[in-house]
Amino acid sequence: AQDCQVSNFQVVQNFDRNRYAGTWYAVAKKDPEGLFLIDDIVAQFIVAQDGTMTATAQGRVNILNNWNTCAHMIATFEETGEPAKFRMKYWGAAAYLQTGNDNHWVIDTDYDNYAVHYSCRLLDEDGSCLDSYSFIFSRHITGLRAEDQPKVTQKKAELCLLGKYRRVPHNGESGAPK
Ligand code: AZE
Repeated sequence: AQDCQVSNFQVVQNFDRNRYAGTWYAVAKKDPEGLFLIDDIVAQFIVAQDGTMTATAQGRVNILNNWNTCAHMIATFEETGEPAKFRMKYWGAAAYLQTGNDNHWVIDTDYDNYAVHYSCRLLDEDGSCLDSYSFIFSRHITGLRAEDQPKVTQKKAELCLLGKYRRVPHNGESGAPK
């Protein structure tokens, strides 16, 4: 039987935020409940000289029931004692966008090609996750390299989210860098 206990999910060992910094293109995502980024999702991680990590993200969202717009989001990261597990406070550049305080876990990355992100928003009584979202990121806008796909599939399975991801198209419509 598979262990879907969130507290048992493995994250990347010895996470190095300096190597993680820079641009990541979302190539696939598992959506949470409610409003979420749709496509053209690009994140930029920045590490300051004092080591604090921040990020910006852009993506297309649908708000007000049929108005598509580009969301410019900003995030700060708080440490938790485990190097690859953060709390992420985020807000929109515009007030009508979403604000939140989510888990932000880096499940796996080779820093140069792919990354698997995971966030559980709501734990079930049994320790599994009731409401999660997850991004598969690539350094390449063209997607994952063939050799990284098996590793990513393995991680999706470990997160109990196999088959729950959708591809994230990049149409250049969010104004995000290509
Ligand atoms: C993430 C990584 C980098 C920083 C941020 C991220 C998440 C952003 C959202 C945005 C949602 C916006 C909505 C607007 C109406 C994980 C990509 C901020 C979850 C729903």
